[in-house]
Amino acid sequence: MKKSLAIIIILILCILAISCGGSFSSKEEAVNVEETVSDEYIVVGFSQLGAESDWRSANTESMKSAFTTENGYKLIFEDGQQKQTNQITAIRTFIQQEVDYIVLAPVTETGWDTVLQEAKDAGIPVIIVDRMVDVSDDSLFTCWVGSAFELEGKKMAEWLKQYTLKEKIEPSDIHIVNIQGTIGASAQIGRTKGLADAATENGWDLMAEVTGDFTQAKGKEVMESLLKRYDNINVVYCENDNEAFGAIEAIEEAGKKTGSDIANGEIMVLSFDGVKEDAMNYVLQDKTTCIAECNPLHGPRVKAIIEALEAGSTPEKYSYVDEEIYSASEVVKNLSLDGINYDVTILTQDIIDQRSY
Ligand code: GZL
Ligand code: ZN
Repeated sequence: MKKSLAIIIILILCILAISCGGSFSSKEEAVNVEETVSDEYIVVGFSQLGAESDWRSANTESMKSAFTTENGYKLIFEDGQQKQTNQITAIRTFIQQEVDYIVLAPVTETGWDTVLQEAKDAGIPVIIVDRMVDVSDDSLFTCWVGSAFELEGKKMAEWLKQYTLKEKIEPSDIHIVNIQGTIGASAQIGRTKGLADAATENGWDLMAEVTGDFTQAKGKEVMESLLKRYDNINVVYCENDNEAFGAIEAIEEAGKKTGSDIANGEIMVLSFDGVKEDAMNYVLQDKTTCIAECNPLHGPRVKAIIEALEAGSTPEKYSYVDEEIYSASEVVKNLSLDGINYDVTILTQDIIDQRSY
């Protein structure tokens, strides 16, 4: 990049950094950026949404270990701290830095059209990971890698249905609350729909849907208030494990016990993600009865997409990751959904030890 242009960029970055509290704390950092936009590496700007959960940390780790200098990449990492405005600023900074690719893990689905148009106008391909963006023109991003969130919810709900049938629990005796994820995030939208549709279909008493924002603290707070509001909750559907940790704390502090034995007063906790260690150990102890896995390892998949693009080929627009469903209970061994069969993985310590995350 021409020296004069580089100097202009540095000045803009410094002004931007000062004006919007951007990520550069000093001029030399901005100079470093100029070095990073060098031709020997593929420069990837990654706007991560935050650090709210174990899943998110595993996702960040997966991206950082894929885009190393040894692998021929320079990764510019920006943590959005759960705010879309921070992510939009990060993307604009990546555009000014003329990165080769932008990777976005969007905090919520809407509000991306303008900044993705700016990236498109700058000729920078955008790859979306994890949650989806809801844009008017899907040419605003090149590829998406993530999960089938509604399927995750449907699998969990089907597991509960099979459990109640096998244990001869009347559907109307299921009094369930949903501690939702960040409202507007694809994972929340899909998991909430999966449960709500099943509750209607099966005649379960879905008493409340309240966001726990995918965090342990909020999950605990929401569970405490739900326990004050209802004295008959026997199933808690948590849209991620960190909310489940908080909910379980609240339930135990209220002198109750979580577990699969609904008939004897235990409160069944269902959850999503399955990032070891805690979450999977909770399943072994039947503190959490069932987890629908959500695979955070998007780094290798995004790297493969970039390599395909670099080689001039056209990767799949949407690629979904495979995900299991785990329980220590042997009551339900498999599920059938829309004609597809899913085995339930009956969890053991060995299985936990063999998992890569
Ligand atoms: C799902 C991801 C969700 C996880 C949460 O792919 O978007 O966000 O389920 C995380 O743990 O916070
Ligand atoms: Zn998933």
